[in-house]
Amino acid sequence: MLSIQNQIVLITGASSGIGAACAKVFANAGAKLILAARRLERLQELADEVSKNFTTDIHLVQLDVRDRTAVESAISTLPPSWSEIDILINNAGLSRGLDKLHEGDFQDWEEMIDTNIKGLLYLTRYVVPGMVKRDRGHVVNIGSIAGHQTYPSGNVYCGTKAAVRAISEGLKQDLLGTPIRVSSVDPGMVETEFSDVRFHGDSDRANKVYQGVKPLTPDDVADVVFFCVTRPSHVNINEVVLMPVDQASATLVNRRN
Ligand code: NDP
Ligand code: 8X3
Repeated sequence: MLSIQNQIVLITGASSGIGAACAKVFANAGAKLILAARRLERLQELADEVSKNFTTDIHLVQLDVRDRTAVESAISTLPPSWSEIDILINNAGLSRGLDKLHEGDFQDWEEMIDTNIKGLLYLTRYVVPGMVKRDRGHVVNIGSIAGHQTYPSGNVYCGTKAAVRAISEGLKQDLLGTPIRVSSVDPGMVETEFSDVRFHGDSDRANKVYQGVKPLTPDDVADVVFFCVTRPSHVNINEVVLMPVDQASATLVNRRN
């Protein structure tokens, strides 16, 4: 197993769900963490909790990944001791709405495309050149089962995750000949704030998504991310699809009640 002790890990969308779980798993393994998201107070709470349990260096960055200038500035102004990022976890992402395409909301579409595709691209574009220069690095993109299977009314969200899948594949091809690794970790249902965000804070509707099902937890996904980055350096895990035992495809879910 490759050690990630003292490796610098940048996690986007670390203020909640899968990103926050990744922060804990990596802190436990002795990594140095750059945690990014829009909600700085949530990042601070996470940093306080992590620091109680682990001796780890944490650097917080308030960042909206949709803002290209802000991403460029966040990366280029990192203090020297934080600037050599070893592992980039492109996790920030969201779904907005669950509407038929011909009835969809333009603002929802733009938010998903700008965050899930363009934000991921900006981070990658500003971080990977340093990895190439240093001859080391690993990019982990959080995709989704939605990138493999489109479901009714999932249209644009599924499109963004299909794009993530294609971008991961493209990045792997373009980095061929370098030691930099690229992985896509593509979960099915994970209980996080994801559905609350999708349904614009309608928590009754969000809770129904997980009713009668034992979904994945954010920790389950973080475990897989950790597995990918700790393989020997000649091993690249290209893509992992993981889902709950209660889920067989994007739409085929076993509900116990
Ligand atoms: P959460 O809503 O719990 O977390 C999403 C994270 O993304 C938050 O930390 C949020 O932080 C951050 N984020 C959203 N927009 C932006 C932005 N513009 N700039 C910076 N950060 C942003 O959901 P999950 O943990 O479930 O989602 C994480 C990833 O996993 C997403 O890419 C999602 O598509 C993917 N995924 C989720 C699944 C699920 O069932 N939950 C299944 C498959 C994939 P903040 O609001 O503070 O900026
Ligand atoms: C999140 C999982 O099935 O709600 O990507 O799209 S799903």
